[in-house]
Amino acid sequence: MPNTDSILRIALQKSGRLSEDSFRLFKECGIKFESGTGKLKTSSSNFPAEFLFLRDDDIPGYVEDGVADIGIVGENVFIESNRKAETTYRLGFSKCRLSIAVPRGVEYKGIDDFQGKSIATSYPRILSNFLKEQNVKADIHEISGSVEIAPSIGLAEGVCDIVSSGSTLLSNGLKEVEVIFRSEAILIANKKLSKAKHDTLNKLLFRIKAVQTAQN
Ligand code: PRT
Ligand code: ZN
Repeated sequence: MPNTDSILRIALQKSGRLSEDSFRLFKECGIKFESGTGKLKTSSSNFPAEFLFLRDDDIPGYVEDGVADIGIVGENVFIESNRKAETTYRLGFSKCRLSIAVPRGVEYKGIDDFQGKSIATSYPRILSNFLKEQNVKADIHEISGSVEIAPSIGLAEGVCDIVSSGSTLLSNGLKEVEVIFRSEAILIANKKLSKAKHDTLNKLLFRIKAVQTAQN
């Protein structure tokens, strides 16, 4: 049995776009655990790790507060959360971008077109930082889902949302006009890990790097 001080509590998305690749990563690292059994917490049988299965939005806060020691989350969600943690490793999967889009029929000349206009988004923090940098004063309408519908119902002139293939924008009659942030899955760690937990994290990172080197 490992010394319990060295057991790393790892927060993963329960089910969603990060889950499959996160689970596969640990499998490829030779770290066994049960997933998909409906349990929200499980231990590895062959590595000093315990897994918590959560909504992705909750992961940055859990890691900041030390409820989890490390977590895997989209960089977009981590930055938007404004939580404090170490960005320990970029994992290279769940790549996407946060983009501004407008109705296809609109002639777009540049970000200044948004002066005095409104943009619907679930990412108000990242968007407002971008607009500030660009000296654009626009209204941000925060909505939690179905952002792409906003222009067609008259809620906003533009949207700012996650884009991957672009087909969701297309099917909602929108076109991408600005990429404001590029994201991928990242491994974040609590800022005050004990020496014992840090040693376990280093072992994990060593394995992750080996897996990634073998794949490239
Ligand atoms: O339930 P939970 O809260 O845990 O999950 P969630 O529904 O909030 O997140 P989830 O599983 O959808 O996404 C998790 C993370 O995956 C995101 O935070 C991103 O970092 C990353 N990711 C990668 C994506 C996409 N690709 C993506 N395409 N997240 C969302 N989308 C959505 C996007 O919002 C849009 O509605 O897919 C649509 C666009 O896709 P395309 O391919 O049509 O452009
Ligand atoms: Zn979420």
